[in-house]
Amino acid sequence: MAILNILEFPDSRLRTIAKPVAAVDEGVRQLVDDMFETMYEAPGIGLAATQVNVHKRVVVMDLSEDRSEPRVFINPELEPLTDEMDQYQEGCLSVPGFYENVDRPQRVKVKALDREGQPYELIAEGLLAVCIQHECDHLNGKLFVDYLSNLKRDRIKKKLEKLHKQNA
Ligand code: QAP
Ligand code: CO
Repeated sequence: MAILNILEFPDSRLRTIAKPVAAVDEGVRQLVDDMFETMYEAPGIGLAATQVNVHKRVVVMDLSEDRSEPRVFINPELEPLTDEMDQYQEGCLSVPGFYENVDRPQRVKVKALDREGQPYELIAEGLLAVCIQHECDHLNGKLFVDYLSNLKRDRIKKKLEKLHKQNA
């Protein structure tokens, strides 16, 4: 197991479109396990492979208080089930320290493969629906700050760039 480096906005590598996983093999399972270790250590509730600079369609998530509900989504596909939108104050390990309201469809159908490569489907609502949509956006090179005004996004970008310079 290993803790992976998390890319931070505005790193252009976060804009990469991830490629589908052709076969869920030992290498993919190793990536999944390293992503869980990285997410739990951060700590966070969701992590997409894009954020650790691996451009494969892999997402890990655990919405429980006690890290008892690890979820794996390989090659996830989303289908909104309603036009109704819900607002949630989102954050992101790639945009540390910033939280803003984002509107997303309230219910989505998710199709994915699990850690064994078995296909499954679920209907997501609430925080699960928010999180899977946020993480699938990462696989398509999109960040929650893209839903904000240019002014808000630019302010966040400048603040993070300043921090990155200080840390360099
Ligand atoms: C995505 O986000 C998400 O700013 C997962 O300083 C967030 O795990 C989905 C984190 C909200 C749905 C709702 C953020 C940790 C973790 C920070 C995360 C920070 C430290 C974010
Ligand atoms: Co994120």
